[in-house]
Amino acid sequence: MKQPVRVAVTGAAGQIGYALLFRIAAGEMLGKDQPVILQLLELPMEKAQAALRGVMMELEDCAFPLLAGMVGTDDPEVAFKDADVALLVGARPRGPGMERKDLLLENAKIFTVQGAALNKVASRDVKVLVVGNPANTNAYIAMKSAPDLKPANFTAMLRLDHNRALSQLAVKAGVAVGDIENLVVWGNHSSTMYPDYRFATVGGASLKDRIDDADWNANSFIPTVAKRGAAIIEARGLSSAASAANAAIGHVRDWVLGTNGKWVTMGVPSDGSYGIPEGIIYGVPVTTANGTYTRVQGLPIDEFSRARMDKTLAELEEERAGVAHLL
Ligand code: NAX
Repeated sequence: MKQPVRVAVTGAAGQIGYALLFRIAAGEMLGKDQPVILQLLELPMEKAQAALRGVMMELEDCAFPLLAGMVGTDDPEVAFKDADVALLVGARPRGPGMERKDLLLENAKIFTVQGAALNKVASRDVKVLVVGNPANTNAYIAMKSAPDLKPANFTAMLRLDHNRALSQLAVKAGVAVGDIENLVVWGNHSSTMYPDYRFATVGGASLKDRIDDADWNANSFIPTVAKRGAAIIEARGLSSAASAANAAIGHVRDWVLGTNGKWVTMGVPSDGSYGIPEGIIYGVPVTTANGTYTRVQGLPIDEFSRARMDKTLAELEEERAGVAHLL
């Protein structure tokens, strides 16, 4: 039997946590032969801790053979101790009358503390995925708060946008979702992100040739992907949870186990390519192997794409400026 991998999950008693933990414990994230120890963080309030105890009781009741241990805590330094993977899901939701600026600052407080805790106690190779919104900027804050860890350890989740875009394309082109490759979602996990199928292929042939429809791209595809989260809230009365958990599992699985040359979208600290200033956490196409990701470089950026990529960058730069005084 392999040595257990320590997986920390914050916001573990929330909706996404509930859709995530059972799948991790079943081996869907790290492999069916990989034991895991779940290290679960929730707010100190009794309601949150009681909910966490309930989730842990249910995890126990599943008797998952791969679940080698569990810790429930309100202390980030306990949750992140020796963590190999950290899924930062818990975040402060936008309250009534709360400005975007206030939301950023409230989350900055959480992610500076969690970044510092990761810096202090996590494995030096910890793979951090930030799901809690604003995900890219929260990942940036955590990264900046963890100077002893490599910036490449910090990523933000664009995978849900990527998967949403894949499904829209599959329907439009009348092809199987699993046959589409080389899709990209550039930028921020927000309504400014830019799903770009110019390089996408189906069975090796260009998807763009099949869907050569600039009007559909600009006025249907991009807005549908951008507003999908809002559409789900309107329909369900709650935000995306199972699809978000699924995306988180896909992101980490691919990061750890590799994509065999397939492109996936990850929010990663920029290396300066594609005109994205260094350090900004921006969605880009990557391939992964041996636990590391490599950017797909050298893609041509046309005028339409440049404008979209700059717009989502401007939003990220504004978010970064809003928290700069804290870092
Ligand atoms: P919930 O409100 O159901 O759960 C969040 C949980 O986090 C709560 O149980 C809360 O007590 C806990 N929490 C809050 N602050 C914490 C802290 N400092 N430490 C530990 N736990 C903390 O939200 P849920 O639907 O699970 O969504 C979680 C986050 O994911 C939200 O920020 C949401 O906006 C974000 N999302 C991000 C997505 C993405 O693609 N990146 C998509 C889905 C989702 O909207």
